[in-house]
Amino acid sequence: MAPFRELLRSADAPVVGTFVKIPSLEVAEILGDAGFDFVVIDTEHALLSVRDVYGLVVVYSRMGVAPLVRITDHGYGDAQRYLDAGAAGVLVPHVSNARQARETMRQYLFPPAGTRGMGYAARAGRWGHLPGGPAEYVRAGQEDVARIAMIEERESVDDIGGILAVPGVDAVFIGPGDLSLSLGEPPGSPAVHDAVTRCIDAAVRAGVPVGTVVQGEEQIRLRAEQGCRFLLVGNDTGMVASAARAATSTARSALTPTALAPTAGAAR
Ligand code: 3PY
Ligand code: MG
Repeated sequence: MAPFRELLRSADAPVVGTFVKIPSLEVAEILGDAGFDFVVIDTEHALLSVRDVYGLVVVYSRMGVAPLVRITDHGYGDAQRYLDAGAAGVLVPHVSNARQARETMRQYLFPPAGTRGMGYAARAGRWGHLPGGPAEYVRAGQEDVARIAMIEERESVDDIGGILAVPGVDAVFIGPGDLSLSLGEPPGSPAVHDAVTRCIDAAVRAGVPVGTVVQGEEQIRLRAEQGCRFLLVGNDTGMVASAARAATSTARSALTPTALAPTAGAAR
């Protein structure tokens, strides 16, 4: 399987993924079989332990679905562990400006570009037996891992050019939900839509792969035509919730008194 970062540039069409919030091997297999190209295992908004993330990274990567991890904050410790577990990349939430992007991404680059630590004996180094040895572990960490800055604040939209120019920002992902809060505009409003479009345009001009959250065919086509290279549809909890609600709603509407023919027993 080509590294996710390479897919961002070489795939014929934008790659499609979803957020993962449920620490379950069963759900992981179901989503893998459903045909997603990548997943974002979400430690910002879901109560996943490092061990949960580890299990999900292993299963998804074994299924050929690129596992990205959205980290909780701008720190080093857990991100290093996810990368050493073999995550295809990290999404860093709330990168507000170029200075923050520089300081954060440096932690996920090996020296001399940054300060990431050597963990060759970990899973990403095939437990110390990676063909190509430690040099290949470091090369893959620099060149294959995707360090993705999330653009989800007014300040980051204003500094988008600066963020896109930071070494180690391998892609950007625009979060319309937080952008709506930061702009003080309703979700889905023209102001939020236009801010997302401005960021996509800037990323396309800078040659940096860009992705965002999409809903429905029209929006998927629009963002793809604008130049997005990765698109995120929904999340596992939302899919379970919708299916559960559809099932109960079908059952309830079939059981309303008007829908039920009186039975012989009820008539007696
Ligand atoms: C946002 O929209 O704020 C995100 O983080 C992605 O869903
Ligand atoms: Mg967000």
